[in-house]
Amino acid sequence: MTSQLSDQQATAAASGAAATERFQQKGSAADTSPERVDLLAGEVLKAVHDTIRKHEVTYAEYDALKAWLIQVGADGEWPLFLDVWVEHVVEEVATSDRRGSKGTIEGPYYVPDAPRLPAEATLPMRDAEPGTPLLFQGEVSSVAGQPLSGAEVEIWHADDDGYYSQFAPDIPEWNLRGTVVADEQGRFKIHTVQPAPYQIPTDGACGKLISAAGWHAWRPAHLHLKVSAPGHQLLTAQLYFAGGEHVADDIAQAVKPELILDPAPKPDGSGNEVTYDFVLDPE
Ligand code: MBD
Ligand code: FE
Repeated sequence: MTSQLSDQQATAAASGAAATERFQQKGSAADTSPERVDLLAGEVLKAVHDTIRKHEVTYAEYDALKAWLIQVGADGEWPLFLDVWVEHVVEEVATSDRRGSKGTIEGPYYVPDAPRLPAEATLPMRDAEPGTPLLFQGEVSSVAGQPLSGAEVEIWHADDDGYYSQFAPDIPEWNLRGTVVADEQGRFKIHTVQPAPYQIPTDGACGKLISAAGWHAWRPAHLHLKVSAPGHQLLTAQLYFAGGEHVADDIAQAVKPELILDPAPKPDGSGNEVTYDFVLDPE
């Protein structure tokens, strides 16, 4: 996956191909009955038909849609398209009965099996990795208030240029990705750098939709997390930065008020620090 990208530019097609490959490896466990497929596919198609009638969609518009859909696949942008414009509602439905921490979408750039790191750790990063140093620390507990010893905090995020390792060229494989194993008290201390806002690739099909519709292509700067512990539901979350650009107008509509960090300068002047605790629901 990385070698395939190493001699290419950070194009939509290259990052899209990596995201498509990753998603296809994940496979699908869904065993959906014909009745449910009939119901869901039927309703989605009816919504399309209704829109065509309501707005008197022309053949020229239909042909443009067809060409665009073909291009989404050619650019490998189905993971990006779905995670930006659809996943937030799937997440909302899937987690509506949770009592613990709020989560949000996973997005297209998760890679499992990041290097395992101790409870206090620095994420893999390059010498002089650009960006303001950030100490991100906290505790993982159950909804009953029990610390979850040995909980795992998987974290991944973009660099200061908005690029993710394994989805852009010339970045070390596990840069800014790690699996931090919390201590006996469920505590973790992660040293990293603050990511930059993320711009959806503008040179591919998703970028074409964005410019054709007059939208913007930005997500606010964010940390991605998967927090887990035996006997508890996996929490997939993102954390944002108070006052950051696009916190109020995320193109992926994945910001929730509970997910906003407000880091403060460290007393020794070496960057920022913030504490954020995770509460996991029982299985
Ligand atoms: C991202 O980094 C992301 O998190 C989502 C949801 C979509 C596109 C890029
Ligand atoms: Fe992201």
